Amino acid sequence: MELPQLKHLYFHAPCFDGAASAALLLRVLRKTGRTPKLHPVGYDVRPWWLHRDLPRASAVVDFLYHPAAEFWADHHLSAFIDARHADDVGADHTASNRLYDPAADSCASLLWSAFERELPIDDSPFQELVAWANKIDAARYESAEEAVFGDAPALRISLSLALDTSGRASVRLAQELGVQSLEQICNLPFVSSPYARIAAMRDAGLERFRFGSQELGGVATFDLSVEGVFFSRYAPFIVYPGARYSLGVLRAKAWTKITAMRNPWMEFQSAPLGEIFSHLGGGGHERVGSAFVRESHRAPEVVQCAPRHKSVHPMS
Ligand SMILES: [Mn+2]
Repeated sequence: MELPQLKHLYFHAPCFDGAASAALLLRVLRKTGRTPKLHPVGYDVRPWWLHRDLPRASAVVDFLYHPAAEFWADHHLSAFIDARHADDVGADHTASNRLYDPAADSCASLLWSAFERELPIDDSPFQELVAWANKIDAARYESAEEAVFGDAPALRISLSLALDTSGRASVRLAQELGVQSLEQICNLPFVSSPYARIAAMRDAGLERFRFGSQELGGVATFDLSVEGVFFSRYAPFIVYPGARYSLGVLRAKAWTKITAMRNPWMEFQSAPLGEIFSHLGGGGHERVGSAFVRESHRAPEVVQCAPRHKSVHPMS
């Protein structure tokens, strides 16, 4: 693939797949002697993303489409803020500088298949990286225990990013991935120190969840404050492994949200959670949904509003 001269690289942060995608593109560009400036971006920029000019020679990976990007790759269903832009992406996406496949588990895997021939075929650091990006981004965890407590290097790195509000750790990660091994990276202080803090916050979050939750007719329901703790959205299925759904209220100082998830380790057709939550002003996808709400909501009200959709009814 012919890549344009790229000077700026925007990538989704904080996100393991975003950093892995940036690392892959960086590796390909470095081979031609180019090292673009890295710019971490989060979905908080969504309202003005299309209204801002990208600098000339910009690439965007694992993030919203921008028509001025000279190279773009993404796999999110919600990649196009303006639906008309979907036409910019040709049918033969591998031949252009627009890579889009909403069926891809990760953006890193999309880039890997496009660039595989340009990277040495035995480049196992990148193969391993892509496999982990797929697992993490598509939440293909073996069990709730692995999702919450998994301590493989990639999972520790991914969890450590939850504290990266400035984007600095994400930039460093994009520079190190594929250069050092995942094992080496997770022992560097920029990962190990936030990881230790967030692992403690996660354990505290699970304890708080145990006391602020109950199972009602196959649904793990909860109403809890997340101030000072980290709440893993998979935690409900550790405490209630037989629950078909989780559904509850999370409260922080600045916001209150209702969130729901279908148990990923049980086989059944999920209620369309994202669609249900879009009626509450939120969104998501089929298996997970959330919406910010007024503080006055209480968990029981939330549970009562859900069973109106037959398929999410706890007894169905
Ligand atoms: Mn991704």
